[in-house]
Amino acid sequence: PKTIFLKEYQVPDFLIDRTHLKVEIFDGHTIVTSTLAIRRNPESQNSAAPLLMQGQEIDIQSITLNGEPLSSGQYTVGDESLLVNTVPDTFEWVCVGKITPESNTSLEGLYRSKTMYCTQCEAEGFRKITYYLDRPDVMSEFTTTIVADKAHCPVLLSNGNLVEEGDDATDHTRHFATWHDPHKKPAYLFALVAGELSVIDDGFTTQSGREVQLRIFVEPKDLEKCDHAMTALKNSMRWDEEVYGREYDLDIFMIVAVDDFNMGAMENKGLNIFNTSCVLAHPQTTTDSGFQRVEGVVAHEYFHNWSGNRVTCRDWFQLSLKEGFTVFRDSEFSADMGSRTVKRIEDVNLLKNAQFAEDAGPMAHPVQPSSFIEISNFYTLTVYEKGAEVVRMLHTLLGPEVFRKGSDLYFERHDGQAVTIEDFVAAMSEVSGRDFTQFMNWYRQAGTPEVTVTSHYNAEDQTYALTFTQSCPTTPEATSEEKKPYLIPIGLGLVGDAGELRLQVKSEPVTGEPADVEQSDNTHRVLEITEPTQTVVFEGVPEAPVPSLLRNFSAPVKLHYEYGREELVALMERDSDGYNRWDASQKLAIAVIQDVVAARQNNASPEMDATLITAYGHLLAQVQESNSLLDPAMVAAMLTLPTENYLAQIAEVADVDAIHFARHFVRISVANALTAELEATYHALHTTEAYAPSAKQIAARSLKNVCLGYRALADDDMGITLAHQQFVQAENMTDGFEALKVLVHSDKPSAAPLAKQALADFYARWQEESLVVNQWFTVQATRPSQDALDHVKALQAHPAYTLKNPNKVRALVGAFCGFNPVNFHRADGEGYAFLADQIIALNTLNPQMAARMLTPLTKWKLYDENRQVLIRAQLERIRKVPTLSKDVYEVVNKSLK
Ligand code: DPP
Ligand code: ZN
Repeated sequence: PKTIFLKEYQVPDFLIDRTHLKVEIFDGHTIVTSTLAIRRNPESQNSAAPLLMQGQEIDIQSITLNGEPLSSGQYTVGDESLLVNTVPDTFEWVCVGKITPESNTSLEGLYRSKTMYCTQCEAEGFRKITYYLDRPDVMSEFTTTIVADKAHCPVLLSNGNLVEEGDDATDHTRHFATWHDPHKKPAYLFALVAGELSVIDDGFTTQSGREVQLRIFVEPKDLEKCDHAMTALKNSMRWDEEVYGREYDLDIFMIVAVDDFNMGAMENKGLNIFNTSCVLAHPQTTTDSGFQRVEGVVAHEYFHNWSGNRVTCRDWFQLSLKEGFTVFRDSEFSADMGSRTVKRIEDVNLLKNAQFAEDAGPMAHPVQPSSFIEISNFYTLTVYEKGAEVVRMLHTLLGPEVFRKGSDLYFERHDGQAVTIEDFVAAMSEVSGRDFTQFMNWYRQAGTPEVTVTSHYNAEDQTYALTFTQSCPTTPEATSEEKKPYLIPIGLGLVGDAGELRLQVKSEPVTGEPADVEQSDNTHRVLEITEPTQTVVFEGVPEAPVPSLLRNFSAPVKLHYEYGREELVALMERDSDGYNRWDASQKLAIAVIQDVVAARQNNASPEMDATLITAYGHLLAQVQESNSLLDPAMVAAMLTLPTENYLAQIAEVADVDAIHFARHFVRISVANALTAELEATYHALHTTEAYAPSAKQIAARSLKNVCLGYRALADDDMGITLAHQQFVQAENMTDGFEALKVLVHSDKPSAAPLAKQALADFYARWQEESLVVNQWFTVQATRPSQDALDHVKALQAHPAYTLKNPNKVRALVGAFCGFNPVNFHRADGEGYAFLADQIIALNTLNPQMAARMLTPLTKWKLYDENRQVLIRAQLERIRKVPTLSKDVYEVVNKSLK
């Protein structure tokens, strides 16, 4: 397989002004006739370039050029291409091809999901529909006619507006619909749906007074699960008008729910296609986090209409141009809809758990990658989540008003164009007058920068000095020494005994360049660190403070500062920055867990540091006070210990068994020490109010269920009884599922029979609800008990399981390998062998999924030598598979380097 480099980008040799597709769907095959108005690109470097199109798995029936048939000697068909050596400067291209959606298990291009036909074209799926210039900088006006059987496919959809529909002229069992999209778009935004679907309708009036029809298409049985998505869509449309001044630009906006889908959803122009898991929601079948996910993904795809569709990417190296920006946008939207601090904590938690791990592994790449073999492998946490953090830093550096001016300029200047990340930053630079040359290192260098901070308080002078030292570890593309320093915004406050201190920076820093300081109020600032080492001195500091550093996680870095445990407690209780209160709770928990890990490794008896228990006790007491300002969701997050995966990531050598033991030990200790408080909080929050996915209710349920989880770990059986009651009585999926999880994950003998019965009842009740069955798989796959792997293997034979449905694979295999570390990393290597088997099977079925499932195996460097050898052996085994897809090849090879 070939590596593609950003530096080798060339403008396209040809442009396609108009694309007319006729897609005739028959049972067993589909005929696609594409009529393309092609001309040479005046900007091409080669005015005699041959025509080179992309296409895959297409059986060519005929090609004509300006009406003249091309004989097969006049063109060359490769594995993924079609070459015509001589073509005129302007011509009409007509290609008739035959494809078989029914046997397309890759879920790219046109495929069949259950009884429905649908498409997924990003990034390079359109080439499986017809031969084309399948690259995002070739933008064309699309007209699409779909012809299909009336009975099996009553609904026929494509992008844009419906212009004509009717019976097929020759066969009255068939009908057609023609859609026209007036906005030029790249092929990756093309979509088509045909099938038997029900619809809910609504409308939205844009700020300029235009009426937009909103339609969500689902299987008839799912009609009652669309309201939340519809509300989220309308809220998103309003929000984008208010916050970004962006209005919707077609008369209709459609969403279609599909069960077999590789991604979460896809922003095709005017016709978003969604994984059912990201659009369907109902209190009885969907958890709170499911509701929040639907809201976030609906918003994300809608926001792409501007950040992605109106202004798109020049090439796939620019993927974060649309994804980083759009994730930032959806994250701010969700923050406005719910709890801002808790949303921030969730985002950062994901970043630290998963993106930091990616950045430290063999697939590490810059937000703007410089090369790839298979672009599907670059729909990553780095491009999405870190990309969003980079945009957030621009927002922090410029402030909301100037950032908005920058986004206005960007949208206005580049509307209808395919552009680069540099174009985006240039707009931000222009409106602010700032030079972002150094800032571009965030886009061009891989790896998570590390910032070490030391402090010095001088009581005599009443000065307080903070010294920042930054570095970035070696990643596949560059060594630590080669990396240039970053511009790092550091949100900061100083917490004193009597409250937060006024910040006055001494004009002359002790060393390095003068720090650029932006003042927002007296007690909070954003420092800009630009040098490898830099000191900032504050004056008029009356007491030795506790520094509150990297407030609101102002930069995606690992920040090290030697906090005493009492200092962390002070931040947990008094920091005005909610994010840092949570972060302090995590740091304290990590220290306490690491004590136990060390004891375990030294065969000493573990001891629990009471500091954490006391701090948790305060939180539980405070949140119960009638006039408490504490957000219960925030307390829930603070009481949640860091994951085993995160603890593994920050260990020198991850000892999975000791980590599992230690985290569990700390949880049990908290449960036994705070039994009464946990139970009281549980009861106080356990209401019978009718379900609503409101921030207030979600917060209450999250804390309640955290308390239940702890309470069930105490030595008595009361928590198990409560969980069982909650499971039996639950009227919403959040409470039902959380209780089920407590029962199933408990290692208490008293829980075992209840868990068994609950699992059986749960399945019996929800077996017709595919998404709920996925939850049922996950709760079993993540069970810590020793027989988990055998159980997962047995579940693969369950009639509800299939390797062909990505959601099922993620729910069972993905959950086990990603979120059951103590069993996945079994010392005998059976977990690794199991995953390798799945990847080898998926390699032929669905290469994108196969490559994605490799992630846990890419992290072999974190573990002990025995496990490293075992993991590498499985990677080698996968590498030897004769027909390895590009997707899997790239990840396996990079992992074994
Ligand atoms: N559908 C994916 C997303 O919205 C890819 N564009 O992020
Ligand atoms: Zn996206």
